[in-house]
Amino acid sequence: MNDNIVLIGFMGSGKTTFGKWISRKYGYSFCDTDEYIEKKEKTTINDIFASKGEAAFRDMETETVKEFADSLKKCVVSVGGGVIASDASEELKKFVRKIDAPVCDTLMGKGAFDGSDPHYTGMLGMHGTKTSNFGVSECDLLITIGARFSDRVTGNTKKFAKNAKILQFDVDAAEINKNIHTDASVIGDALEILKRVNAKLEQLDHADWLAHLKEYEEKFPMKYRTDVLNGPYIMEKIYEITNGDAIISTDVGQHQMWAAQHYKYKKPRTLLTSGGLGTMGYGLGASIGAKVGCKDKVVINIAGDGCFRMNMNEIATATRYNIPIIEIVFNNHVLGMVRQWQDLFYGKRYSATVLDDQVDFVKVSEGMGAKAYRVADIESFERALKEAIELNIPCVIECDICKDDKVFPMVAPGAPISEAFDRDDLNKKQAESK
Ligand SMILES: Cc1ncc(C[n+]2csc(CCOP(=O)(O)OP(=O)(O)O)c2C)c(N)n1
Ligand SMILES: [Mg+2]
Repeated sequence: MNDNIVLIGFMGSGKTTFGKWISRKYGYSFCDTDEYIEKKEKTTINDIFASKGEAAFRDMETETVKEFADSLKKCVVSVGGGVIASDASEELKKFVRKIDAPVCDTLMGKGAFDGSDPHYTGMLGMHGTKTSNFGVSECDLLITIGARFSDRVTGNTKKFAKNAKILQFDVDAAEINKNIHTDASVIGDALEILKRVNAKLEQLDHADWLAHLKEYEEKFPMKYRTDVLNGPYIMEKIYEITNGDAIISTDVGQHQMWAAQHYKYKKPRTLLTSGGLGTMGYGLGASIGAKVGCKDKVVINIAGDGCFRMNMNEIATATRYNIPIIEIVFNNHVLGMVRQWQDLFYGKRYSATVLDDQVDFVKVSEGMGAKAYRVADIESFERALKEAIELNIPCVIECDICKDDKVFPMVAPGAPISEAFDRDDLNKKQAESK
């Protein structure tokens, strides 16, 4: 009998039955939520997770993963920043190859799994792809690794992954059953868990399920206009020109979401962003730090005009120490993300989001010693970016874009992620209501 299990959490009435069944089958002790919370109060995470490599979980927990994976046919893996923090990307890749499942990620998980891999279906949640959102809504097994089920990912929690058994791997026991009730969980370092799971897992084949999601991908591509300068187009160009090998940092707003959606992060730690903290002004300082740490990389901060106002004086830091970062300001002349909500959900009542002031970003940047460009079409942008990379000095590229551009797809706040909509859906709805 395996009685040395430290913890595995099962929650909810129906799911408790399922948990007991699994525990009987494998002969390990079952710990329901109340019992778990009681134990947790007496035990710190350090007691449970004494040292890396000697994790609290035991091999039979990896059997649970195997049991789930073997019996369920429509699996989705979703990954968050925890995979990056534990340097588990290589092990994750092996896991995905073995389990043969599609992979989506959160904002903080970008780069944990290669964004150019055919198994990758894009970001999950409020501004995720329809493929990922529909995939998670339809799947029968969701394996979430190093992510906290934030409201930006889950949408309506009652309807989140409602057809799925949910399996969560996380280092922090407090994350289990916090926002979403999981069917089973393994507490520990993601790298260690994945190593153990990979050792047990046999090669699976989910070709039909992957083909189903490919159909979604073809039906719902991430569209953007190529006749005018816009955020998605700029991000695609940056990806092309830098060969996807740059370090990108961002501020907070629409530009941040376009940076997440339209640049493929192939390696961990290639996107620096403030995530749930939502820190406008974070990106410029982060890019300066990244460039100091990685001198051979092209480092680009994607800023909004509102965010640039927060700490544009840091350009002077970059020039003083000759730290050749490239600051790209998506200037839509508005606090775009807030305005998008006012537009879509608050009857176009634009309160305090139209900036309309007379600051000349090019002059300000030049005044601080940087090379600066203002561009309004894609060809000028390409030229400016190539020159900025070549010059290898602090540069600012101000991109003039339309104030009405939106981040799509979108899940309305409080709606289920299965109701993600885009510009086409919106147009259709508006035409029907006329
Ligand atoms: C310090 C701070 N204030 C307010 C917010 C709320 N907020 C989130 S996005 C945003 C708009 C950002 O505007 P901008 O930098 O122009 O980016 P855009 O959305 O237009 O791309 C605001 C005000 C925040 N996240 N942080
Ligand atoms: Mg703006």
